[in-house]
Amino acid sequence: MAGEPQSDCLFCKIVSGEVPATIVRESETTVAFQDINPQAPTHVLVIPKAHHTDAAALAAEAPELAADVLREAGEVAAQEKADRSGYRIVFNTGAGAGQTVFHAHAHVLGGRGLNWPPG
Ligand code: DGP
Repeated sequence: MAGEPQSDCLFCKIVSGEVPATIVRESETTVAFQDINPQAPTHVLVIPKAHHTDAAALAAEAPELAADVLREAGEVAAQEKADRSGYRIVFNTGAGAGQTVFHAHAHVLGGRGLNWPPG
């Protein structure tokens, strides 16, 4: 059910502490941690603590929580000083777009030049 922890979800396990992560920021409703395979000097994932499968589901099922994730993404960028030269907030949505973990997450990428369009 939307919002409920899923026993087979990697990011739910990071929320519960069952899987370790380098947490850089936490709020009542969100956690931000270093991506295990960074693609830029700043590469942090911001997730809702509640389980929603992707960004669209999160926005539809829990719009205030989606806003929390976006606000925290901006706070992470400022905390990591990625806001000085510009940064990107990315939600890969669906396997065809590269989503591999089906718990909504924002990638916060910065600290280097970012090309457009992305690959
Ligand atoms: P996506 O491909 O958009 O679903 O992004 C999933 C990201 O999650 C990917 O950039 C790598 C990261 N990731 C996968 N497994 C782990 C993990 O166990 N720990 C951490 N910190 N990040 C992970």
